[in-house]
Amino acid sequence: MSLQRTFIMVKPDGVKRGLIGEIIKRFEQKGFTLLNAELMTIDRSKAEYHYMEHQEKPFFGELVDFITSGPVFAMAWEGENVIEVSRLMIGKTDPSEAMPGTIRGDFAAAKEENVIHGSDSLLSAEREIENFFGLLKRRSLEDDFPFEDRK
Ligand code: DGI
Repeated sequence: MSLQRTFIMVKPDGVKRGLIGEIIKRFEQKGFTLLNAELMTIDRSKAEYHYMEHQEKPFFGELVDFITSGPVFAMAWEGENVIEVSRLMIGKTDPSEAMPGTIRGDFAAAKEENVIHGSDSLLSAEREIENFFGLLKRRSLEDDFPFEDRK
């Protein structure tokens, strides 16, 4: 087991459809800790950096158009093996192959608009958290709001 951080983002289709609460609920119920969260509309350079590993793909332009088309809900979560476990909770990229019970299996219908993003490795998690929240803001909610004070 290893304590990890990951970057999770509700994409513009998920925000539009009112799925932010449902998605947060699933991660909280699983026992993960929310470190940071923000509703934001991102510019093309942030989107291109986020999707840099896809820059040679034929759908890269469409991907950037979509992710910048409206607000996204960006989050950093912490927990044991959270990178791998959250990918299981999210389900396969193509929702027609995603198992029922997964977020994409339950809520998404097309791979172009599949509701949610989750980092796929330690390296991409660090890069994505930094891209969206910056290094300085990447600290635990615990710093200003300890658990014993949350009632
Ligand atoms: O890590 P995933 O999000 O499961 O999948 P990925 O890293 O392989 O692809 C990133 C995103 O790119 C994916 O969530 C949806 C989008 N995508 C994948 N295939 C296509 C696509 N978008 C378009 N427009 N067309 C595609 O063929």
